[in-house]
Amino acid sequence: MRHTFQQISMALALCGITTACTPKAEAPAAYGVLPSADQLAWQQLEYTMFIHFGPNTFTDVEWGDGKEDPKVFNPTDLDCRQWAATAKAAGMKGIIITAKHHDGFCLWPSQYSTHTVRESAWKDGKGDLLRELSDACKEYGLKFGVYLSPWDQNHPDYGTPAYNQVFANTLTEVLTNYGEVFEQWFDGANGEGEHGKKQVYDWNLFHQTVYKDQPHAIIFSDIGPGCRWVGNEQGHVGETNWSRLDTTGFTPGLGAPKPKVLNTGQPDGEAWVPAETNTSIRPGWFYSPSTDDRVKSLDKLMDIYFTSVGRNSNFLLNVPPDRRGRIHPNDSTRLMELRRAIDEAFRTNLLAGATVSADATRGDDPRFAASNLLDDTYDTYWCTDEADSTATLEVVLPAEQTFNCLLLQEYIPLGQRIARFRIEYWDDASGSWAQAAEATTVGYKRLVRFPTVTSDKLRILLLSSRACPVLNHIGLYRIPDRFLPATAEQQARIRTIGRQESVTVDLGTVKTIKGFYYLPVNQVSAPNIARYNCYVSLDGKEWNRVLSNTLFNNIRNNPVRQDVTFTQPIEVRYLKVEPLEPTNESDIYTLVDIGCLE
Ligand code: FUL
Repeated sequence: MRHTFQQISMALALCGITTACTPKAEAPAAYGVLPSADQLAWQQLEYTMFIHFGPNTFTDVEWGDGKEDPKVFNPTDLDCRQWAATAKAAGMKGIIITAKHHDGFCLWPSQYSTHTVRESAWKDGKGDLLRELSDACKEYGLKFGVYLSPWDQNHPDYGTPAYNQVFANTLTEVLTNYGEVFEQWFDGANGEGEHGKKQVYDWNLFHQTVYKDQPHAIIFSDIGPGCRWVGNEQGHVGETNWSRLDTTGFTPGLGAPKPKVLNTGQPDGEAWVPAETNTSIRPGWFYSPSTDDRVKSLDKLMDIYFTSVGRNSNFLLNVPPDRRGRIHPNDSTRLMELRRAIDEAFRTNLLAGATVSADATRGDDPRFAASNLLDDTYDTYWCTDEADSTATLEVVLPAEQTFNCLLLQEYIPLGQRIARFRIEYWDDASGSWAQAAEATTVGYKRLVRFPTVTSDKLRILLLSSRACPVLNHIGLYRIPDRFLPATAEQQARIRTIGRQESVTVDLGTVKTIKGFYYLPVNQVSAPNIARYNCYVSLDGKEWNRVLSNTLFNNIRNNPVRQDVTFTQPIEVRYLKVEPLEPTNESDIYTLVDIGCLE
C-alpha cells in the first residue's frame, strides 16, 4: 500500500496502542527463475582464489603445448598450506586449482594420462598436489574447487569420440578422491584453430558426472549451468548485471553467447546463471619472474572488487604460485593490503541508529517493513504490494554524515527484480534533494560509489522493477576518495593513446619554452604515463631529444599535474612526449592534457 511518509508515522504511532491493526500479508510470489540453494550459498562466498600452477610455471609460457617434458614440473619448496593461509588471511572463502590446463598435465597421478606429477621430477613422482591442497583447504576451513580444461593437447585420444569418456573419467578421479568440491571450472578456451583437432564435447556426460560425484558443486563455464563467465579476463562486470541467461542452443567456448551478453546477463534469461569475475593479480595467469613487479595495484584491485562483488558477481582472483611452489611476497603483500582496504571501507555502516521508511509496504504488514533493511538477518526483507513496481525509501540519519558509497541487496531467493534506481541526498544549501547517483540492477549485492557528500538524509528511488521490489539489506559508507571512480566530467576529458603512439604539441609559431606539463587522469588506477622521452623541433621534421627515459616522480601514487622544467629555456615550435611505461598494466596510456610552459 502506498502512503506519504507523514501517514506512515501516524500509522506507526497508532499501532503502538493497539495490536489489532497488524495486517497479515502473503509473502511475495517468486519472480521468474530462481537460484538453487547451492547457487545462493555460492554467491555468498563473494571472493575466492584462483591458482594457476603447472609446467607453464617453469617454462614461462601461458599455454603449454602438451609436449613439454613433465620433468620441468619441479617446485623446490612447495607449500599448499602457505597458499591456504594466504587465501584465508586475504578473506577469500575457497581456492580453485588448475588441476589440468590445456597442456593436459595432471597435478594428480591420473591413471588416464601419462603426463602427470607421477612423470615429473617433483617428489620423485610420488607427489599428489590435489591431495596437499585439498588437505590444506580443510585445515584452513576453505572450500576446494577444481579447474579442468576439456581442451587437452597431450592426450592421444583428444579429437576422437573416445576422449569424452576419458575426460569424464578424469573428472571422476578429481571429484571422488579429495573430499567436497564446491566449484567445477570448465574452461571453454581452445587454440586448435581451423586445421587442428576437432572434438565435439559431450557436455551432458560431463555435467551428469559432476552431479553424480558432487551433487552440490557449482559448474562454471561460459554459460554455466552453475555460474557464467563474465565475458572478459580484465575484471569488468557490466553496470547492468542480471543473473539470468538464455543457454539453449549455446555451448561453452566458440558456441557461447557474445561477451557483451555474458557481461550483462539477460533480464528474461531462461536460467539462473550468475556471473563470476575471473582475473589475475599479474598480467599473466601463470607465474613468471618477469611479472614480479607487475602485480596489480591496490587501487586497481579495489576497483575490480567494487565492479565485481559490488555488481552482483563473485570475484575469483588468480594468484599464481612461483617456482618454489609458494605465493610470492609481492602478491601476498598486495592481498593483505586489499583485505585491509576492504575491511576499512566497510567497517562502519553509517546507517547505525538511522530510521528507514518506505512510501509503500506490502499490506502494511510489519513483517515486510523497511526496518528489515537495517538488520543483518538475511531472510528478513522489505517489499511492496505485488502491483507496485516503483517505491521510495527514505533514510534519516541520527546526525549529519559524510558518505560516498551505498550498498543494496535484493532478496534473490525470490528472484532478481530491480532494473533502475536513483540515490538522492538532502542538500541543505539548496534546500532540496540532490542526485548522488543513478544505477540499474542490484541483485545479490550492489555497491554504488558517488562523489562524497555530507547530509543527514538520503532516499533511494526505485524507478523500475520487473516485479514488486524485494530488498533485504542496505548500508552506507564513506570510502577513501582514492577508491572513487572518475566522475563523468573527469571521464569526458580523458584522452587515450596506444602503446606505440606519442603526443605532439604544435605551438603554431616558434616560441621560447621553459618546459612542459602533463595532466594525467587523477586516478591511481588509470594507466597514466610513468616514464617518457621528450623531443623538441623547430620544423616538425628534425627532432632533438631533450629528456631521455625520465620518470614523472611519484605519479603512481599521486597522479596530479606534472610540471617539467628544462635545464634552460629552448626555442621550439613542436614538442613531443613519447611514453615508455604506464603507471598500470594496460594497452593504452591515459592523459587529460600535455602542453608547453612558456
Ligand atoms: C582461459 C585460459 O586459456 C587461460 O590460460 C586461463 O586458464 C583462463 C582462466 O582461462 O580461457
